[in-house]
Formats: sequence, C-alpha cells, structure tokens
Amino acid sequence: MVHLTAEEKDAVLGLWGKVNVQEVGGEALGRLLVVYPWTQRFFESFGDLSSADAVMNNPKVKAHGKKVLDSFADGLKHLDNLKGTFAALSELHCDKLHVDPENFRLLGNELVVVLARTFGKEFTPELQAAYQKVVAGVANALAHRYH
Ligand code: HNI
Repeated sequence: MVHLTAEEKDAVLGLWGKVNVQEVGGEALGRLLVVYPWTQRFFESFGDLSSADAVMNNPKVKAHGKKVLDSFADGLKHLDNLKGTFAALSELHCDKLHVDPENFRLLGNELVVVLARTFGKEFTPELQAAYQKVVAGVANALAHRYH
C-alpha cells in the first residue's frame, strides 16, 4: 500500500503518459545488469552481456525491460492494491525464479535514475518523491510472497 496524495497521483500519471516504455524499460533493466552485475545470473539465456555496450544494446534486455515496465505501468493503475496486482508475479519471482527481493528495490532506483536522465528538470524533487513511493510500493508488493 502506498500513500500518495491526489496531487502526487496526478503528477505520477501525468509524467508516465510521456514515458516511452520500450526505451525507459530497456535502459532501466540494462543499467541494473551493468551497475549490479550479480543480477546478470538471472539472464544468462539473454546472450551477450559481456560489456556495458553489449548489455545496453542487447535486444533481449530491451524486450524484457519493456515487459517489466508494462507490468509496472499496470501497477500505476492500481496504486491502492499493489499487493493484489502483483500477487502472481510475486509468486513467480519467489517460487520459480528465486530472485532476491532486494533486487526489486535496485531496479526501482534504476527506473528513477532513467526518469531523471530522460526528463531532466521536469523530474522535480516532488515528482521524484512521489515516484520513490511508487517504486518502493511495487518492490514491497513483489516481495510480499517472500515473507
Ligand atoms: Ni521480473 C519475468 C515483472 C523485477 C527477473 N518479470 C518477469 C515478467 C514480468 C516481470 C511481467 C514476465 C512474467 C511472465 O512471463 O509471465 N520483474 C517484473 C517487475 C519487476 C521485476 C514489475 C520490478 C519492478 N525481475 C525483476 C528483477 C529481476 C527479475 C529485479 C532479477 C534481478 N523477471 C526476472 C526473470 C524473469 C522475469 C529472470 C523471467 C525471464 C524470462 O523470460 O526468461
């Protein structure tokens, strides 16, 4: 459960309307794999991850980044019920994929970094504060099954 004011929700959704999920998703997942290289072990089937360039240009990373961000976007429509929205994905990541839930937080922060890079000054401190709440809420919801 995340507590956003009505203004924060509007601001989050307003910016999201301008997000190119393919680009932002690919860059956020790519940066996760470059900055926290241990996360690469989940994506060995994706092919060449041997350098930052290889990761950032890897079509499977881009495609999966888009998939992840589409799912994140679904969460934005259900900010009052993130646990329900991500229940099946929490089970998948926990029981089948065995992803350490700390990694959800790291990916959320990569998303914030990419939004800041993409939108520059438009990504104000207030918007960042609202987005930090959202990424924390999504990470908690995904980790729910672990507790
Ligand atoms: Ni994640 C598959 C959503 C974080 C590793 N992940 C998915 C799928 C969605 C998804 C959607 C596709 C499910 C399906 O095919 O039914 N993942 C999300 C979301 C977040 C997230 C919303 C966080 C915001 N996933 C992570 C993290 C890791 C991760 C941090 C590992 C570091 N995810 C995976 C792996 C798969 C996966 C691995 C399966 C990939 C494949 O297709 O082989």
